[in-house]
Amino acid sequence: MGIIKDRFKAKADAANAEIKQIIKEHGNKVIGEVTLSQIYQGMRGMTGLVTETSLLDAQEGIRFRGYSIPELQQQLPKAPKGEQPLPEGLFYLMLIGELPDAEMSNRVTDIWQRRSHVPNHVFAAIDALPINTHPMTMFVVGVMALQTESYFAKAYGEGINKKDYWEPIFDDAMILIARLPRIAAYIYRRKYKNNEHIHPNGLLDWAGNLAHMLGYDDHGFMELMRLYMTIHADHEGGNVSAHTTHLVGSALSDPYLAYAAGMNGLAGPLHGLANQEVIKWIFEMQEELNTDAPTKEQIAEYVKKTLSEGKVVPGYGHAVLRKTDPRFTAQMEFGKLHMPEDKLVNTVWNIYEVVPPILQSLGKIKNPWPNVDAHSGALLVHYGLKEYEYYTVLFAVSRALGVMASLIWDRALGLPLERPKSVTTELVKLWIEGKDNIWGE
Ligand code: HAX
Repeated sequence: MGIIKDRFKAKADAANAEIKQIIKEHGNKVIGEVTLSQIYQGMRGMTGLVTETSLLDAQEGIRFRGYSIPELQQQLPKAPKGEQPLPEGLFYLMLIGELPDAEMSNRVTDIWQRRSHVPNHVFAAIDALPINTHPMTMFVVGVMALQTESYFAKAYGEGINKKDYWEPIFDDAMILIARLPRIAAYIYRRKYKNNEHIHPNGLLDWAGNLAHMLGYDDHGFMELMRLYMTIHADHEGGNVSAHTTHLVGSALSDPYLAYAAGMNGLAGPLHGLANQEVIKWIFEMQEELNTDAPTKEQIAEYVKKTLSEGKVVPGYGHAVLRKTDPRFTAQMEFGKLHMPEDKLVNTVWNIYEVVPPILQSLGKIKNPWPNVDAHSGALLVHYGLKEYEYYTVLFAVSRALGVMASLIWDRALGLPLERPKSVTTELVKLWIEGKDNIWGE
């Protein structure tokens, strides 16, 4: 993996020296306080992790190594005749911390192309599952079957020196990312396209090849996949999929084990599965109202009904964001350019006008604005990919870029086993009475 590995090593050595110095000089600096409500309420707003690849601002949204999504759309290398960024370039940026030129981005494409062969036993493991298995379950089983290939697990077994951990982690991460499009496409074609598979095209970029193997060679769909794979890649470190990957990796579980764990978290409806839930919810609304173009009044009534049944409105709200997600906006702009008349896409835009004031009026929702999942499905349906149970697999393929770049950094920085302290309500009651420290663990 040559020059990219060398560049990473140089960056990691410099970062290690810098962080050592920061901890030495400022290790006792207090950066926040923890309230009782925070430990009962999902640790919201509690800073407890270092993740180098991206940073989320509640108002502005995500920045990858300092770059916003519109900046990435301008500055990252593109495919020939393409306008959207290549996810290869984003991966390089997250890993090395600098924007790549076209040559570096092509090198990433080349590495992933050359490492993309998936061993047969992975397909056999997926084939052993009943056809009605959820695609995310198939996906994680496929990833787990790939684990037999882990260089890190082998090197650890052979007694690798801890200062060298990062290197087989780097190799595993690159190989895993390289193989995911094939696994993802295999699941789609097996479940929805009569088990008829499409060979990879060795001349295409990573996301273009995924589009091709799924069976969508349309230029617009390939561009959508490049944008999709870029914007879903990372959302700093505390979200369920990134945090889980980091946590499991901290036990020195190899990248396959750590990523599979993270993707089991992505498969939850409050996280990545929300992308399937959004389209399912819209399709159910269309069916109930017997129209494929519901009015804003009809949508408002349907939203109120959903809330009255004690359900969430999928695609709205966020644990950190307090404004419209720029990932939603990027997809909306893609829709305006490529499919301004599409009825489903227009319904998504009408929902965007209707839902926030209703959620706001409830008085308890901290963020009434749409997140990334509110838009993605409608764009996929436009190109014919209507099988919404599959959508989270696409999210998972993209998320590999962020969580694997971070996992390489975790090991290069020698981050230790993650092990926060937990307490019982009994102890909390003693704290309240001022009688803490009963065990002093
Ligand atoms: N519809 C209805 N109620 C909602 C809601 C929504 N979209 N968003 C939040 N609420 C409710 C919460 O359920 C909570 O209710 P209770 O007090 O009765 O428990 C209350 O409003 C306060 O919640 P919050 O503090 O504003 O939000 P959280 O940080 O607890 O939750 C969630 C953030 C994303 C989980 C939440 O907004 C939600 O469930 N949204 C719908 C599902 C969704 O779109 N998930 C994807 C999120 C983005 C992502 O990870 N993508 O992968």
